[in-house]
Amino acid sequence: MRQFDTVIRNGTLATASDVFRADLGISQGKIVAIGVDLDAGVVEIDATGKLVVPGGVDGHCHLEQPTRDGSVMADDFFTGTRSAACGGTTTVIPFACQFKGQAMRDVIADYHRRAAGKPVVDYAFHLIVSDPTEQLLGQDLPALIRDGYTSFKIYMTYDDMKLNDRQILELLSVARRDGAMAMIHAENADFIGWLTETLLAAGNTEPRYHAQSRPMLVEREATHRAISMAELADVPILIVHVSGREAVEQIHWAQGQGLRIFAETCPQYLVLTEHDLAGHGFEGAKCICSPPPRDKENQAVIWDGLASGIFHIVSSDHAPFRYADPAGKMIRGGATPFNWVPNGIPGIETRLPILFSEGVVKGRISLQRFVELTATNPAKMYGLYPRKGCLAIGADADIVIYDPERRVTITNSLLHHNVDYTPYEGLAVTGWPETVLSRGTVIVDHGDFVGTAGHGMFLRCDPPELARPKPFVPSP
Ligand code: DUC
Ligand code: ZN
Ligand code: ZN
Repeated sequence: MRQFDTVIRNGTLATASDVFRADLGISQGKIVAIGVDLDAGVVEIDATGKLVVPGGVDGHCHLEQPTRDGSVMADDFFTGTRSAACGGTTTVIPFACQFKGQAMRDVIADYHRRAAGKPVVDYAFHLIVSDPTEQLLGQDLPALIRDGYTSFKIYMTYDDMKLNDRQILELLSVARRDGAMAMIHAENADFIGWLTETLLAAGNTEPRYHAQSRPMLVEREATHRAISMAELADVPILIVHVSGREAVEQIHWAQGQGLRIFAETCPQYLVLTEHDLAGHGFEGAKCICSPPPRDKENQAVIWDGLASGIFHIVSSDHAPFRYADPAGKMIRGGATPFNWVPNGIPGIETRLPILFSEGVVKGRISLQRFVELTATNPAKMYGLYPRKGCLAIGADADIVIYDPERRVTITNSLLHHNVDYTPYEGLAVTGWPETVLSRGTVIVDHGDFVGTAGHGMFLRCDPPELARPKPFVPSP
């Protein structure tokens, strides 16, 4: 008789393609059996009435990322990954961000030092390229891609990050040649700069004006330009944090032309609106992120795109700035002008519960699509599949036992990040991760965090198949 390290018994397994009743056997951190009436495990977990899904892969989050304005991210690689784990995410891909003048190798070394001994779940790094010198394009970036850093983000806005079109094209050429996934933040910097100055000159400084400084057309124009550059360079790209209809239309059009344009959205564009920026006093700053949340109609368009396949992944864009903190949203006091408020909201723990409740429970997306958007596709997008993102023999035993019926009203004290608020305070959801395993080790047990700092391993990513210029055709 074969004995497993762990057997998860009687659950309903859900993958990106199927939902079925089975037991799941784990040995040495890997899934080694899926079947009925499996032999005993040293550890037996009863999943009767529960869903068993692949651990979430959060393909876009920011942890302990230094900034240039004096703000400080509140989550390090321990608190951020603890929060991820408690929300059912077992792989995170934060960014290693280059500032102008920095060598990318030094940046990577710095982030590895920051992470050392802290992550409780496995992690990889995307690069952010803000200084595409000849040395970076010709030597450093190709070498880093070979070393397992196979995705990088390009900013079209933010003064200290933005690249011009020529620089973006140079980077896309590297992505094409060396097989990396280019992620693009698509907002027009000059439009934003002009609108911001106009608003400030009229004395409009409150958080709600953040949304007026970045209307949809700012995103639409940049999305179209990013698509055009990808077409010119003949390379797939991912448009990140898509917020509404006008950007979705551009992406849908491009996909219809046969261009390999992938799209990401985030929970904030599904449940928040620009009205949340107009909260009491300065409270709206809690929801300042870029692009900003839009309105109900735009939310509906994003939901349609999730259901129809226009979108490929749902990420958190967790950017953890505290609210009542001079290193956070109140960097210039309790009336910080909107253009100084650090951009970003926390959401690494609430990503799965919000998408499950608003999406699956409300009938907007299937359970399989939920798994695909939150785990399978992000693993494919970044060269981690099939080690991550699936329930299959040989995959890492990163597994969430999900209680589909538990009702939770989200409140900050429930969460495990180091931020002093959640933008989802008071949101009632159905379904919550109950028990979470990372490589076979229980790290969340019936809602209690039991993981350890340093358990998380650094992952080198393969060149993602999705980043190939032409679809892969198997030879006969
Ligand atoms: N927008 C970004 O581009 N990054 C971090 C957070 C945000 O709102
Ligand atoms: Zn961005
Ligand atoms: Zn981001």
